[in-house]
Amino acid sequence: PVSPAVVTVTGAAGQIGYALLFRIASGQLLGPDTPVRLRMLEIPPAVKAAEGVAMELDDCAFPLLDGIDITDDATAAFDGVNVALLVGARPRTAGMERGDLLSANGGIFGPQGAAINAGAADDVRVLVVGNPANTNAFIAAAHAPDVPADRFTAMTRLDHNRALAQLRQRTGAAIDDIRRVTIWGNHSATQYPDLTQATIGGRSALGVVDDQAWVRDTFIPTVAKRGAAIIEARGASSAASAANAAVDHVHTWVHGTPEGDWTSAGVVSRGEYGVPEGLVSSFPVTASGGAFTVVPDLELDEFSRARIDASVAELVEEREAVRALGLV
Ligand code: NAX
Repeated sequence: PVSPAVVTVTGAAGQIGYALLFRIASGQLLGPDTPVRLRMLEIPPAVKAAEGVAMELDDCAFPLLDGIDITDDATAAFDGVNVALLVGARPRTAGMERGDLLSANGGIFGPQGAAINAGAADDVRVLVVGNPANTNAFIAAAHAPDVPADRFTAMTRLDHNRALAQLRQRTGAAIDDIRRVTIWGNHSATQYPDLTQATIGGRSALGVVDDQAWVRDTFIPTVAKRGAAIIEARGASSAASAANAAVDHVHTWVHGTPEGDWTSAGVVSRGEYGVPEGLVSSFPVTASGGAFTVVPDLELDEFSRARIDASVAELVEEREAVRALGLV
């Protein structure tokens, strides 16, 4: 029998947690052969709600669910962890300056990074979902010097999936026929959803769409602002689609990308495409053997270059702010 993987979810009593935990426990994260030990990390006032979610998880009688631990202590939460999904974060509230937001999150992701450094399993994989996701991942990685930097990632898979969905709506293509879409940069409104390399049924996606204005004035802003549109319509931020993207991200990381395709993920830059080393930026990535690799040697046109530079400039600003605040 395979020994259970320890999967830790922070913010487990939140909306994304509620959509995510059941999918993990049912085997969709790591596959049907891997039993899961769930660890739920919450802040003290939300522990009781987390216990309620755990009761529901019990009541699903998932064959793969080996056990559930609930804690408000990061050290306990990350002890022996194989997959860490960092969902809980401090949201921006009215009147909050960016510095306040970064400080509050630095106070969460710094100690969590340190706890991962201290206790995680050797094969630990970390996905940061909580916003600002890229910079929170940067902070966590900075506090985990003994963990290889490529184990820290930030989620742009939801943006990637949103791009696929918009392209399907526009062209009628099957999702599986759409390949090589990329989200570059920050998980924010500055992100660059890029179709220049994309194909639909083997043909250039830009050729199939044949409408540059649609790409620039509709596709890109629709993908980049989809989160706000969901809030406007639903009265709450994306939750099930975010949980779905987190499952996709980890599943792809562990099981690989299909031949000839890639996905998008925020990974620690090694200087690829002029993105300063150490920043957590979204790139086109393939996965194989349990590791992501940035797709090399793509030609960037002038428009793409400018859009990537603008989003990366925002990441640089966030990094400088975090440094000035002494958070890394
Ligand atoms: P909720 O407010 O419903 O849940 C967050 C939970 O985190 C709460 O239960 C809270 O008690 C807990 N929490 C806060 N601080 C904690 C800490 N230090 N340790 C453990 N738990 C803590 O938010 P939800 O809708 O679930 O969203 C969670 C995060 O995902 C937010 O930061 C949100 O902005 C971010 N998102 C990121 C997305 C992405 O694509 N990267 C998309 C969806 C989502 O907006």
